[in-house]
Amino acid sequence: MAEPLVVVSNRGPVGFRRDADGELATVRGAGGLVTALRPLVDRGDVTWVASAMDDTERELAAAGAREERSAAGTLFRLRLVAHDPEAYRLFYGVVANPVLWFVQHGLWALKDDPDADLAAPWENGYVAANRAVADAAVSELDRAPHATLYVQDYHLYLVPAFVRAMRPEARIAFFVHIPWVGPGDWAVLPAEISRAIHEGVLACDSVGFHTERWRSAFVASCEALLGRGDDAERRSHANPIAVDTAEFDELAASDAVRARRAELQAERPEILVLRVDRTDPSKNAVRGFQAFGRLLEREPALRGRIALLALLDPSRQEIPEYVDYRLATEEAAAAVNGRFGTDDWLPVRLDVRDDFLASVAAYVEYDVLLINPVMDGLNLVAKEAPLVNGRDGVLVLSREAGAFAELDEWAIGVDPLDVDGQAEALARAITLPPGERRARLEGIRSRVRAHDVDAWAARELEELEARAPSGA
Ligand code: ADQ
Repeated sequence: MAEPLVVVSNRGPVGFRRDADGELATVRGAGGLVTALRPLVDRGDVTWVASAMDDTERELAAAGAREERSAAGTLFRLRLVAHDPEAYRLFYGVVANPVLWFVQHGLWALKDDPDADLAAPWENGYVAANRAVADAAVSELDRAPHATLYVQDYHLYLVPAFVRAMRPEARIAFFVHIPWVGPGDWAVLPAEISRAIHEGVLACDSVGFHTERWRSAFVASCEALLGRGDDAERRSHANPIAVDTAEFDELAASDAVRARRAELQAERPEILVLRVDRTDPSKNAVRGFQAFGRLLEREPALRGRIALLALLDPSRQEIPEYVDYRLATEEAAAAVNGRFGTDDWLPVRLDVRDDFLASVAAYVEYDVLLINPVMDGLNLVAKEAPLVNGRDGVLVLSREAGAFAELDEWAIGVDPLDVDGQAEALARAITLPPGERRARLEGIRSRVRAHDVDAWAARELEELEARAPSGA
């Protein structure tokens, strides 16, 4: 990317921790957004503005912007924004997750306290944090006045409007990584909050979504809430995010992943069904485990020969709904194991820990990949895992994941609330003829390689070019 870019996201491309000796160590930033956007830093002149997540990062934020190096060796500037810890808790743990996340994933029914008053957390948390990030973004734009500001996701919906008020000429793009929902779904929130969110995003020149479906919902909700459907139509586009294919090829061939594959092979059953997610209610692990139980019920011949390996990265455990869901996940796995397990066969192997390389090793080894989210903006695992799989593995994919729009031709589609349907899909995946398995896997790979992260980033810039005033 030749022109300077200021990327703004809640979580940075790297995280920082102090090890036991107090030495500063960097860690791979977790989650899909960071995985997808990290390659941007290798495209040139990039500044990244992100929130400080904890005391270590707040301390670093106080020392000013830092120069960091990407895994590929490119230098970039990292500006961490320190928030007051209580404001950050309200912003992240009360408003962004779970309120906005639940609204945008059809999960409102799971809210512990759907009628809780949002006015104070909104003002003192979400608005305050967005304002602090916008102030930092503006000071970075002032260093590089021709830079494009590229704001990310549901944490930062208000940033574009705050920046626009301070720098009317700024070139601002936005990418929404999660589903967008229609006006009826937004109606669970106070109208002034929904309106502020929509106005915030519409202050951009260009807004990207993973699918046409989410983009159309955005146009519909802008029309219903603000009467600005035409404006939303003009500014928005669908451009599904992509995978850094070279990174996954290299990872799969690395010694660390080979070592983990050897461990997995020593214990693997004949047929390995895999899921890799965060422990997030939207990812729907509980129904996935129930479906696997139904499969064992209806196909006794599979017992002892198959296992479901669930590698779940613990997520948002400071939020009660997420703790409840992790516990429900553990109970659902135990229920299947209690019913079908024997002394020498464990049907569901649930591993709740943060081990990215183990996930990549399992990507190579699966026979069936089960991805059944209730709703998902895209789902990167659906693209990453087939890329490196070595066993002609079959993808069973929720029709409610954005990735389904791209991969439906080669995946077996499932409805995420239909447990029996998922059991049937698993049975079908296991019995597909070898030639068909291979053809489906090759189809996914060709698509993922053709629309890679470079193609995705180029399209984002083209869309902005087409819409933003050029003389910023
Ligand atoms: P997520 O909800 O986090 O992303 P997903 O797209 O599946 O979901 O991405 C998960 C990412 O985490 C994958 O890239 C995977 O490689 C990575 N990962 C797995 N285990 C890990 C670990 N232990 N540590 C670090 N990373 C790990 C959100 C949206 C999605 C959307 C993405 C990108 O919810 O719908 O696809 O952003 O836009």
